[in-house]
Amino acid sequence: MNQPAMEGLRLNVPAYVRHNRLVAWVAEIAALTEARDVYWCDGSQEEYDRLCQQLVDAGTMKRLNSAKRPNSYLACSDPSDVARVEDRTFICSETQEGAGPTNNWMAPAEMRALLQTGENALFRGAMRGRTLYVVPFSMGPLGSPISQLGVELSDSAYVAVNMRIMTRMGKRVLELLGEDGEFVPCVHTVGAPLAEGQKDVTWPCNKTKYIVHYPATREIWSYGSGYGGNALLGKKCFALRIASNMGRDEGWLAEHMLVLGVTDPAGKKHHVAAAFPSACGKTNFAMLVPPAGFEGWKVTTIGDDIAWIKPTADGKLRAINPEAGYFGVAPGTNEKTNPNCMASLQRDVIFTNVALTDDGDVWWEGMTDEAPAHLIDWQGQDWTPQIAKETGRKAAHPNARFTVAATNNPVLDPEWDNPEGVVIDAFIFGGRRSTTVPLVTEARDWVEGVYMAATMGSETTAAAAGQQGVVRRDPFAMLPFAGYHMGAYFKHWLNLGAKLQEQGAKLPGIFCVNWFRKGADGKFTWPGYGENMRVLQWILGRVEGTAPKGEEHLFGTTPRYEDLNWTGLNFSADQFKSVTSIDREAWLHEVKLHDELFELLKSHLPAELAEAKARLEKHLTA
Ligand code: SAT
Ligand code: MN
Repeated sequence: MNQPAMEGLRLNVPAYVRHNRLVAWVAEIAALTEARDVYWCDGSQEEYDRLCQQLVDAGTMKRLNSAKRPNSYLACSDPSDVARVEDRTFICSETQEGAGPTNNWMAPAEMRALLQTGENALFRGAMRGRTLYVVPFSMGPLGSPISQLGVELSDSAYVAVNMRIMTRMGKRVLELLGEDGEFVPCVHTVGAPLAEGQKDVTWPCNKTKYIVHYPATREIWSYGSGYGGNALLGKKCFALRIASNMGRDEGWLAEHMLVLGVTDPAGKKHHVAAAFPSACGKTNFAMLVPPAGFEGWKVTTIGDDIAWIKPTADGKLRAINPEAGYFGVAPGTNEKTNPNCMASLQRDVIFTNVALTDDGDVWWEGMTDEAPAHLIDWQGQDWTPQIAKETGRKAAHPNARFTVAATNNPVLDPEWDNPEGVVIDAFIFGGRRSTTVPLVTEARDWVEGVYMAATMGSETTAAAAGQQGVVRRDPFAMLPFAGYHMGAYFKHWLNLGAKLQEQGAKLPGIFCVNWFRKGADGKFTWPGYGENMRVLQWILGRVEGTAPKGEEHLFGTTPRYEDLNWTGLNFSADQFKSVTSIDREAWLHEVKLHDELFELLKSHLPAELAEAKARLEKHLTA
């Protein structure tokens, strides 16, 4: 290590840290970034409270009215730093082919020069004037055979407190690491060094952003953003992009899926994993309240965003939620759309980019039918319903978020922390499509299911920077998260299914859903939310072999009107038709989009999927 750079810098290594390689790495990063000092997070409540107070003193967070929202905070970001930056996200595999055409790529040596080793490398001096927080974390229950450990070095206290909610974080992880345990090194800086005496801004960040993954060495380097998935590196960067590489090498799956438990009135329980793109209702689905007519049914949450799924010797697929908290979208969440989420948010929450009420609470679009008469919006400006009407300005940013511990969730599944995971009975894939894709379709076999998931499309949302509402292919809801070639990822899924089948295992069913079809009036036809239980019940009936399979569809099968349970809901056969009908013209166009995707991925596209497409085309033109 460079001695002069270390002058004045104390590593402050706690006595319980026995991992020399970890300490040497912290020293190396502290020297490179010229951090002012180093702080090792122990994960305690006392530490959390202290760091939150520090963020309040710095103006990054406001403490909310403790009578209304105990132990809760509001952080407002820089207006340029509000979402994941997909065009600044890189998979630096050894070859470009390794990352595939759907990921940004740069040669590892070139990227390292840019970030670490070059004369003007971005990380050089990037933490000047700031504290480097050492954040040790476990993705998954501590000590689970499915879990993985990581250490994030970050110059953001906001990251440290969010990581305490989102992961199992602190001293316990360092103890588990022992003297030479494996961990994924994650380096994060907001990229805003402070000169001597320079006053800090409330949300430091940099216009230049790099979210970088090295799959070969399983490393993550993130520069310039303090927001969500760009900065909380355990989440998308580790639990999806790096973990998908681990899963490929080791024969398991890292997926952008919620996991829920469903218990029927007889007490029989199933588990379902469901993939939807960001901001398409995963948290709502994971906390679903069964509607009228479903008395005695119960839905419980294992996870709301990410699942790690491993085959076990008995031919089953077992899933854990690697996270310990929810980083969910606030706008649109209310007592009707997600009462369990509203209950989770009563206390101990960090809100980011929602609006502040005059009595020190929070508000966002869709929280209540009527907006408060006056608010301070997420950018710190006065906001009234009148101003909104005149200017279209939102009180909360459309990608405003809450960070809250899973243990706040009143319907948290008792198995959520089980190190063995839960057995998956069905997979659901769903995009946001105002046309074309029917309410629910069952794949007739694993290959057809993989085809459906692979060709899934969705309208883009505010979760990622860029244009919204445009349909793009989002295979397995993993387009921004697969850490290697998407064609090889499809093959991995096919291989896993084939292997389980060889063992004589019963594979989980695969279903494709679309809650978002719109009618001629431009409104959603399907009521969604709790009513999705009706579709879920049919899916479980299919898994059990008790529900009628419905009609053969272009591909897969679709239930008939009479195959769903309509007790308690007024939804006519005509309305049902409008959310399930197949428009041949639209599908001809849709298949062209499948073609485009397959053309893009052709160097690794599994033959089985090309064959599945040929079958679909034959049906369509018959
Ligand atoms: O990636 S984030 O964690 O910021 C949110 C998302 O896109 O799901
Ligand atoms: Mn997500």
